[in-house]
Amino acid sequence: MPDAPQPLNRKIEDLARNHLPRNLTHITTQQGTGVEDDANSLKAGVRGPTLLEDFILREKITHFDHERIPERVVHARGAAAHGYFEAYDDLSPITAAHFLGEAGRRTPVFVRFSTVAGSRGSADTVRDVRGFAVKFYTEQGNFDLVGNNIPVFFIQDAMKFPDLVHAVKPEPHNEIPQAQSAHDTFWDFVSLTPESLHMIMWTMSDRAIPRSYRMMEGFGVHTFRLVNAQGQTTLVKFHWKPQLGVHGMAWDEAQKLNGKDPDFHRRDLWEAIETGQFPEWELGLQLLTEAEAEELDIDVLDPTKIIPEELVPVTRVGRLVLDRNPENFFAETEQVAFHPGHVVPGIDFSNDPLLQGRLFSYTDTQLLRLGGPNFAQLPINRPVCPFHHHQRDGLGQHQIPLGKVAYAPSSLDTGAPAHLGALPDGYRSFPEPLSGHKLRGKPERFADHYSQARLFYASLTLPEQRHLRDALVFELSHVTAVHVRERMVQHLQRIDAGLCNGVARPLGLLCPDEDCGTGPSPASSPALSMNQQPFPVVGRKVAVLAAGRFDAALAQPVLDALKARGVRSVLIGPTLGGLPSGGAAQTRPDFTYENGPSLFFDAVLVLAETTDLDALRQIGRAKTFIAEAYAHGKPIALSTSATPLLEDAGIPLIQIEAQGGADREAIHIGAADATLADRLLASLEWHRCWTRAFVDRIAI
Ligand code: HDE
Repeated sequence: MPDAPQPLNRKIEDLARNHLPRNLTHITTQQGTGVEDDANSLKAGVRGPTLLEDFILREKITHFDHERIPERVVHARGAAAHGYFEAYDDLSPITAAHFLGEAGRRTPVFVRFSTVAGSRGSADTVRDVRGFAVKFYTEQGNFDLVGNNIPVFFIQDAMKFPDLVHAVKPEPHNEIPQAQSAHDTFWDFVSLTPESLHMIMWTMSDRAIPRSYRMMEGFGVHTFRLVNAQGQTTLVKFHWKPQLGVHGMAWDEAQKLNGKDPDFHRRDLWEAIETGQFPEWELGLQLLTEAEAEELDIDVLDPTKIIPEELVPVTRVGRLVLDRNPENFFAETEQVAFHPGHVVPGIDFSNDPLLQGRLFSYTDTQLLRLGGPNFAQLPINRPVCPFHHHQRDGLGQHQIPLGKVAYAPSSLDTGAPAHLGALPDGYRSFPEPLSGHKLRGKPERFADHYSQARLFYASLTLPEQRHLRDALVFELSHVTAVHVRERMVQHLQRIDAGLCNGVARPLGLLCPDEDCGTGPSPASSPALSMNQQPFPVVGRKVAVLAAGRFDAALAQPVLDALKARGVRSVLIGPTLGGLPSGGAAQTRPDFTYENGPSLFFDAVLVLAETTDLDALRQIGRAKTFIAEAYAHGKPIALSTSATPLLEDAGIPLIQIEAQGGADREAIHIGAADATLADRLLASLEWHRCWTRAFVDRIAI
């Protein structure tokens, strides 16, 4: 059940200092002068020219002209929320980080999810990596865990990042395509950059088309360091484990949603929080010593590799709860500035060359995007703990530093901040011993680009593998350069012969014969599959189809059973006009078949007794609704007399029964009671039925 509403946290209180009071009944200029008429410019006669002296018009238009700031060069489209992190235990034996130092300690957070390639106005459900950036407002300063929903990255060195991004962004001559990787330049780059292949397995999997931000894992990607107060260090990989499980959608569904509701993910996040179904994750740590790291097949500095959870388990150390939507998108979600270099004592970096480059990039890009060196003063970015330094002036200075001393050491002002080196809480970098020749190059162990791609593919269920193959076929069929397609097929051969064949054939290519695999394939890592176990269904939406009438009282037992598990039923009717509901009562549909397609919902319910089945069978879009839901693997529940709708939708019930039963296909038929709801819920816990047999026969 949803948590109780949370009291204001320190960051929310801090932001409130900047709320613009809404207590004036009239408009003023920026200077506070009252405006008599905000709709008509000052003219020489009502039909005459506008006068240059109209300072009110000038101010209004000038400000409007400057409303936009540059969007993020990557991760431009995002959605964010406030919340808190709560530690489970005292982790001071391994880290001096205060926010992990006591069981039950709560720290305010602001979390921004994003797509990577698309621009600010692009759609949510594109095939892409998702950003998962968390700002912890701790007592020791801000700590940003700027991660993704995929635990590896395309490249091993920051030097290649501009090339990668130029390759995936719209092509420069015609700016086509938007927010898509299915085009020549991306696959040209990938096919010439084998280190990207492991990540490609992830981006072609259903992880890259998440059902919801609430249903994604998060990863810090790089290896970081924890350091305790005694200066002892442990290597760490950060994980976020979602309470609702990891779920994707069908590719056909994702593409259609881009048109039907480009805001699908941000709306889902917003609504979940507004309705008190607070999204939640657990923070997990993979901890290992330097000696243990040396024992691994991979180099922990290589961001294209994971450490399988079966080798180093993920220890859950706290929970993240998002319980408050932002007040203002621009002020918070757009102006927030994350940086992997925002660390607190107890957390330090590794020498991962991708991380090292990131440590430069974020401030640099924010100087441009947020227009000067004072963006840390923006309300969403400022820490909740005291801060004090001698940095001065610059564009956007909003503070008024007092006194005449802006340097250290100083003897003129005893109140001025001094060096904190000796302070126990001062940040002290881990004194890692370093030596080496100055050179450009890579460690030898960075060279194996295929083993973990193979491990990933081998760890998926059959439907997941099929989706991945189909995604590759889709992407590569959009590549016009045949030699690029061929090069990709050669890489796939080194990952898995079945995968290679499955992709090559639809592209009209042949799989190369020779098997040039790079060593024994690790068996499998079950944690890499998304379809491992049932998960809570809180926040799912079930579409209830109706036409002609809707008898809410008859539907009640089923709807109550769904509601009891946090599932929302949404009524779909032919119009938004009320449907007769017995006696004088009417029930208003939430959506029509026109504006509320199956794409918006997780499951479908038809209770023939509650509605006019004949009228429903006349609605073409109701048939499409069911056919589409079926093709997208969504659970369907029907009261027994509603079964003709399945045949209308082209779903061969008799053959399905003959193949092992409808329930196995997440089609539930029975009396309109709580048992029917329970069967539907049991399927919803598994999210989708990806094994349906007759999907290809359905016309959608
Ligand atoms: Fe980023 N990345 N990145 N990145 N990144 C940015 O910073 C960069 C990388 C990630 O919601 C930019 O403020 C380089 C990995 C997220 O505001 C920029 C490299 C991971 C966000 C930048 C990487 C990320 C960004 C653009 C390779 C997962 C959005 C705007 C060396 C661990 C944060 C900005 C938000 C944003 C640079 C690779 C995550 C340009 C140079 C790996 C979640 O600075």
